Amino acid sequence: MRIMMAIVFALTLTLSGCLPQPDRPGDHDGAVVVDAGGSAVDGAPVPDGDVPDLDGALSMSDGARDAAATVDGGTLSVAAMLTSACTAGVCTPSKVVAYWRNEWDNYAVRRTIEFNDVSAAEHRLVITDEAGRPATLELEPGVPVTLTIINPGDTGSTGKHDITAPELFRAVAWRRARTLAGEYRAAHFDSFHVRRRSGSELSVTLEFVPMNAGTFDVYCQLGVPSGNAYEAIVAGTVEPDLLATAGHAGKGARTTATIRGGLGGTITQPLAALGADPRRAETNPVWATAVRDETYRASPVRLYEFTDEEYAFLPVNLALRANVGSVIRVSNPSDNLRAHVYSAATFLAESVIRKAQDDDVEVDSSTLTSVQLTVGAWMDLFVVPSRGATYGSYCDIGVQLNPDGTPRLNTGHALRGMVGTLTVAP
Ligand SMILES: [Cu+2]
Repeated sequence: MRIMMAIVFALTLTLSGCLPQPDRPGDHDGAVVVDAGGSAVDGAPVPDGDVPDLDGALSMSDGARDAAATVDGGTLSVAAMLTSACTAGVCTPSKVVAYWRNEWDNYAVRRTIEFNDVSAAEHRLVITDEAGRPATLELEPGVPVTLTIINPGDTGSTGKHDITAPELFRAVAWRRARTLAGEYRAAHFDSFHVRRRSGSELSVTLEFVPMNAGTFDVYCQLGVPSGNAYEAIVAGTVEPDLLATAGHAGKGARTTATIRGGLGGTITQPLAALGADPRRAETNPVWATAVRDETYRASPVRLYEFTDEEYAFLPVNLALRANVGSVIRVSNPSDNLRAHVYSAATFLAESVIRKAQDDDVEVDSSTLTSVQLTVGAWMDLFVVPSRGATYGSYCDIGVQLNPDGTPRLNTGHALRGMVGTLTVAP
């Protein structure tokens, strides 16, 4: 254990010594190690729950390998990204993101969308660049984008709004979505709802690499007929009515995003097995008050630090029931010192995911794999487990990967005790 700790510590020192380390909320706990450990779930789902072979050869995670490559490689380019992430024009989303990850802030194009309610009948999306000048969502393929969505706390906004773009969000390789509470990781997302709080500007920041060419609708779905029929919209069997005047899109809160062509590589996003399940909608009876199970919202899963070297998930096991809407709150207690991750990729892949949310933002994604929480933050997972089974959960910070991509639970925060189970009764 001491040796392993020394390796992790040495890796932290080495990487943080030679890489730019921008100060960002949520990245304060040894950003490189967080990213290295998180790389596997930062795009591609990692099977969890299987205890890895303790005698297996130590394998560096993608993030750590990429860090080394970046330092040696000098200037990054889209052409070099294609070489490292694509074969015969087919690109792996997690490799696309891994190529840019450590120098993201040096290369990312920055755009902001701010909601602006001019009147009850007229809503706008105000798009600006990093200098605050008017801008569009015309995106260069292969180049990272950092897109911040803001709901102002002044009279410019009258309530909650969202950015919905299921087709755009499947044409990009996702790194993550960040909020003050931490980050959400998924293969792809469908919609981000930003609450309004008087006097505070609430926001979510999306980090992705545009890949597949096309022109895509981007809109606020409130009141929009079929506005949240994500899978059917992507399949082309349903069109949201963006012109209906009852909807925010119809009042003007809509735009288009364009990804230019000519990249020479494309990605294919996985279809979530339960992505089209009607229980994703909040109006489904499974979510009725008193029907849904709020046991672990009343008594949240705490990401606990006993000492600097001994952590835990408390409670260790969550007892859930198949086909019951369950709200699981995960909290990082405010007397902790570090950010932590709740990763349960297999459980989430086999559950209907209505949404994940924190104090500011609600996130719709059928492919969520893990969430990272900053100190003092909480997040809720609204899920319907689909079958009786036992699943594993763990904190992936500092966790190394086996050659087959499974996590080595005898490393990182998992080694220090941050592992758990979810037992679903049929
Ligand atoms: Cu942790």
